[in-house]
Amino acid sequence: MSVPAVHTHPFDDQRPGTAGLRKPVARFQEPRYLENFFQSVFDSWTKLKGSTLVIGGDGRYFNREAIAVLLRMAAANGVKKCVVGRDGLLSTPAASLLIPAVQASGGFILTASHNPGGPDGDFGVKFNVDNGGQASETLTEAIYARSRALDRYYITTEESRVDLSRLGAQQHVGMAVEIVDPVSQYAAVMETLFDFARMRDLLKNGQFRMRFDALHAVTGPYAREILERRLGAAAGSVQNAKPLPDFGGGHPDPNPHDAREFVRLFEGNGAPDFGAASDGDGDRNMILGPGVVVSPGDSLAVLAANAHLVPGYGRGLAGVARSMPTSRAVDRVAKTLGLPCHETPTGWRFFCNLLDAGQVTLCGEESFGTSSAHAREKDGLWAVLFWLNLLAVRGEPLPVILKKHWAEYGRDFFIREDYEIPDAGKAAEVMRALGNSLPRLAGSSVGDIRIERADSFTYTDPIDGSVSKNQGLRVFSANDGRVVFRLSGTGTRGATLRVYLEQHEPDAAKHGQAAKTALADLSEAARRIAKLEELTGLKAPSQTT
Ligand code: VG1
Ligand code: CO
Repeated sequence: MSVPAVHTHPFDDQRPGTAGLRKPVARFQEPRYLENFFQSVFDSWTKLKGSTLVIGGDGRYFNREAIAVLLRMAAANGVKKCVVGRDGLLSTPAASLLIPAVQASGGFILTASHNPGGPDGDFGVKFNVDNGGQASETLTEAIYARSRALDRYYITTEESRVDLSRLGAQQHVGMAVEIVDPVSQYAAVMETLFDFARMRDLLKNGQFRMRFDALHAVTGPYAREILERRLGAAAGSVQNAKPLPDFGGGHPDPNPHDAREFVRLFEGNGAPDFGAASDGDGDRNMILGPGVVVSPGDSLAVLAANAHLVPGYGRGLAGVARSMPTSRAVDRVAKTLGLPCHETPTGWRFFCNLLDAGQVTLCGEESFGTSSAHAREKDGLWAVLFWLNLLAVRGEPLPVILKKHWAEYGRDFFIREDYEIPDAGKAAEVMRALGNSLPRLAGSSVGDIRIERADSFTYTDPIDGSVSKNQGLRVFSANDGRVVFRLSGTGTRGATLRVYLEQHEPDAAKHGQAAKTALADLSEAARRIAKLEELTGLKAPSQTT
């Protein structure tokens, strides 16, 4: 049946951003809200008619309700077949791999990623296209435009009776529905990339101890199957493995702040040899060793420098890429190895053109995201397996590998400071004022820091020539330090100013200090440059990761 879509514009204040639609659950529960968004996608990506659609989510509150609506709308919009993860589960990377594997024309991933879940938390919907990657800028613009003009949506009169817990073939009003194990195809791909025998050897007899925290989000079943069952990590190595609708009340974000209890396990004597955690939808990763959390920029650099040790990358890398605010540690590795190195705006979709063109093999973001050409999304467990594989081959403790890396390339101290600014208008004002002051900054000094140059980052895609402006403000110091300012695009309340601080340190004698100590002066300078206290009253970051 066709239902008039009397207006609730799904996007309202949110432009379709880096990761689809993300809003408080209550917003999604408003009548016709979800329907209008789904219909805008069906109308804009017409390939879905007569073909296959992949569906899965991170298991958060409203996942099942959303899938029931989606199945009814898919059938009414002429989709031939839906492939759905059992219990409505699919991690973002698993969905990204499954879409091309089943020759689907696209997939809906129901997640608000690392945002908290539950009735008072957030929900979200991402749409990925047939290569498994996120909708392009052009498509998201088209979906947005369609959502403004929509006057009807299609849905079957019959409710969905599909049993999400039963594997195999079912149907809904003539549309085929197949419920698949969410893990098996993903795990099979991992087996082609990594040396499972070698990792099994490392983990056998429990001499090498690892811990993985799924934070009660989607990676639990994946980690149990791959780390415990296939690789033989001791039972219980994977903790918080059961996906819960509210993630157990926590914030499913693998960073030293939100996962601080987990990080504490790695302090002091008796720490496990290796640790990792992932986020709500499984695309992020945090890597830990005894007494150390590996900064995401370092992680990318170490993976690039050691890629030849891992079967899937043994033939070398085509190139590497990092998002602009990510530390420049990988640039140094790329220079030594003679590899092309790309700097893209924040958001995984900017890597996809480079990956499709075969120009890069590894990519990473400072927000605990890393992946490779095997997928078109970042992939949390993939990064964990990569580290485990190289630990098995190198046979050295993780902190030693890191120290040797720094000794060779220098250390890039890095932290991100987030300032929560409740009034989004104020936040915009900070950025505007800062933007206007850029031309005056070059050549000036703030405290002991001499500023060499400052600019607003513009990216020109080398493949399709598209230009993305205003992707963050950069301030470079004379001694190889950098501060980047940008506004978060994934929050659902107020605004978050992200301040990324980075300092290169060639002197190994200084590598042992804490990043926070090494970056204290730069942090102070950043506050002064942005006139943060004057404009917002904020004296210190709300959160540091
Ligand atoms: C954040 C991260 C960014 C990441 C995005 C989506 O965006 O900084 O690097 O690509 O989240 O990640 P922002 O605009 O809030 O800084 V995920 O795991 O939430 O899909
Ligand atoms: Co995520």
